[in-house]
Amino acid sequence: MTDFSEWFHNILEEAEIIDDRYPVKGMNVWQPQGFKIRKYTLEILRNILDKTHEEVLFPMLIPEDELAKEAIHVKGFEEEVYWITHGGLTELNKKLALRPTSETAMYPMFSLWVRSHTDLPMRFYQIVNTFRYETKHTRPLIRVREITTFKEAHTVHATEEECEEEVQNAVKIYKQFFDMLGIPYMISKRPQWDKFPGAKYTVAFDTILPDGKALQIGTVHNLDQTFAKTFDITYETEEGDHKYVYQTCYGISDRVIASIIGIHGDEKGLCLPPAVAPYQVVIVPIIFKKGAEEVLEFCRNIEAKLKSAGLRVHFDDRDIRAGKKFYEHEMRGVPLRMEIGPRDIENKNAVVFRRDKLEKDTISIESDDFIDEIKSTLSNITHDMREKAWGSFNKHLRDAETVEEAAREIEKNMGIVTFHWCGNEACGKELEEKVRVDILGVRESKSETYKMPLTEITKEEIDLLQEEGAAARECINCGKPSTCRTMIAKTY
Ligand code: PR8
Repeated sequence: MTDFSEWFHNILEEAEIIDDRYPVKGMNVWQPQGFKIRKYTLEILRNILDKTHEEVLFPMLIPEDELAKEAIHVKGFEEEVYWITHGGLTELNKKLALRPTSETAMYPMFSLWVRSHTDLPMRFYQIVNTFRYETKHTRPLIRVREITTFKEAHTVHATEEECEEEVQNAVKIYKQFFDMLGIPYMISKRPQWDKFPGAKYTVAFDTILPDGKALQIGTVHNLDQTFAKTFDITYETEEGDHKYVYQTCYGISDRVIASIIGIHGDEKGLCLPPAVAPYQVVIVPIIFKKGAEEVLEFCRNIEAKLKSAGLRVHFDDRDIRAGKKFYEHEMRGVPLRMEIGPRDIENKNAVVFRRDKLEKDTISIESDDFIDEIKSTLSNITHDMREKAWGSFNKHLRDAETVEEAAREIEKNMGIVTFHWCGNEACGKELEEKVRVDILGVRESKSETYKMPLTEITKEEIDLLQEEGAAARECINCGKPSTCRTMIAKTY
């Protein structure tokens, strides 16, 4: 695909995912096909979360004074909040914010709900729309002003250790989720200047879209006791003392759907992982004048069998050319197509076409064993799509030894470049600026930024580096000993 942006825009329209002609900038309409992909994606996430979390639903409006309570938080969002100032013709005494995220909607209630250590831990999530007045260039699903698929989890814990554990828990949850969707990712700790407003630290998942730009697709925030102190969320310990709780929150957005579409798609259009495909199998009858009814009847029978095995199947019996149907289902990303004509019926075979590999095979439909074969082909598709996506993701990762090399790599090959950095904020900001302005000649731009998420080296990684004689590495900017690796990428 030569121009990813153009491809992405066209496929959203052609495959009827999103209509971006709605007359409010950054707010789009989910069309039936897109809505189904969204529904099945959320189903996967719900299935994972429901094991440990409870789903809730909070109001969309937040009173001005609640939003303003947590100073750092409100500062971080002040330029992005939409305000409701009137009820009909009456000016409201207290302005109401459209939630940009729900900490300040939920936590005053948590303060009422949390009583005793026996109430903890508490784990909630909600899937809602949130509003952010983005000033950067908006793009459907990638940077929107109404985030329609905002899954936010909020957890409450008695101790700092449990809170840390929950961060790791959340990382595991997202790993599992993205793995099921075949979306590759890099996990890193954000630099202090790029963390969620009010958090102690932020861990983020980034993927890479086909144009080589990084996209943040999920975040996990350790909120420590910041919000607990602001909203007075305390619990009674076993000994009868009152202590502030520790909290985490973590979220994903419409960007997950953007990644499914962008990462797996190709020149022919969408290529959907079976788990989220509106139809996992489409059956196309190959009809000639003679024996048409027999073929249709046979296909209906196959359709019924696959449906009763729990698959999402569509029998496309429209009276149009088979070639036109092929084109359409390939463009819409249906993972598997069965073609059945008179000769196949005679031979007790069906042609099976895999959308991911664009390959045809023949399977026997003599006995009902074909149902298991279809199921196992679908799981092979899931596996192969994931492998392929990780393959191209890894090709976009490179190391650099100098600032110039890092900048050159980004300029030439995009992707994510990693290198050693001392961990000092002033040095990090200088480095960011060097890459962005001095070397690439990029002036302040609203649509393009260079982010530097940091990856803290774990104990195991340090040991490994020492083995490789790499522990004495220096920061590529200031030359001081480096305890961190960091990365730089052109981001959405
Ligand atoms: C929180 N509070 O809010 P976060 N369009 C699409 N996706 C977006 C946009 C946008 N304009 N802005 C952010 N995201 C926490 C955690 C409750 C849940 C994506 O965290 O501000 C981000 O990339 O980091 C991130 O993956 C997710 O929304 C959560 O946003």
